[in-house]
Amino acid sequence: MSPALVPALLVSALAAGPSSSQPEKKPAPTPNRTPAAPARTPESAAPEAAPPAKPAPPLLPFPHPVITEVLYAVPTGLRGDASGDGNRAVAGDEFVEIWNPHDRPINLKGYVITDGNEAQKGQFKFVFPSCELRPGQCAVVFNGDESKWESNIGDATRAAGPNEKFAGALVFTAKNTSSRTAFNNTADMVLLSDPAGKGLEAISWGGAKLPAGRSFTINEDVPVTNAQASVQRKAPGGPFIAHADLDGKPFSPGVFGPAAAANPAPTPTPDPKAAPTGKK
Ligand SMILES: [Ca+2]
Ligand SMILES: [Ca+2]
Repeated sequence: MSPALVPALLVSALAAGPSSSQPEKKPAPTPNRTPAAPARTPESAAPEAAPPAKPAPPLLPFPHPVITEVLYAVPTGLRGDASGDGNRAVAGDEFVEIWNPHDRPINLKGYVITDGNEAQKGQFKFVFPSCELRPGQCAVVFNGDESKWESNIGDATRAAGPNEKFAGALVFTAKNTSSRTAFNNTADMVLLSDPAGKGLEAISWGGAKLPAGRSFTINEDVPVTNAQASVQRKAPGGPFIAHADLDGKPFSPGVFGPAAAANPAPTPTPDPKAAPTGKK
């Protein structure tokens, strides 16, 4: 082919046009999207109780709860009214908070909380009734001595429902009737055992020694607080610290979780754009 012919051939090919020389008609593609897999998460799961971020691996395997806060030395005066009944009870306002660190509900039936005393010798003991604890939800067991309770409080024989006064936690009273049945402020422990009696968690302070012959999956020393505050885990897998060092407050029965730990001292911020309604 001589070079002179090339432009002529190009011109003729262009003049013919692609449509006339190539009547290629593709059938319109049929939309055939693969439908998304149906969500399997039931809508009944309560979203407000779930932690916003995946927590670290739980300290105890499913289905065990984890102790997250203990008030063993009640602050003096009304500052010590952890139960919120308007009365500070030296034993009654003591409490133990447990938390469901798992992504599924657990049932608390048969789990046991005691102090360090031997059975039948002034021992604090509470055995949970059948009660479902949702993921991220707390249960709080108050000593209960000299305390007044409104509705929705559980005990060893009665399940508790979510309690709005305690951030939706399940709240129980151990119904103790003597201030002598209580945690020792200077040296004692909280023991959590599963329904079969296996020791799960021992939280001790002041150098208290574990009962002879018993062992626990978790064995932790916590600070002596001198009745200024509870002790609470700093994070789901973290150590216990004095609650006053966490956020300046003496305790927070029913409140625990990654969100609370990440924002230990929320400061209310007035919204300057929140205009008055004009109504009086
Ligand atoms: Ca109280
Ligand atoms: Ca708490």
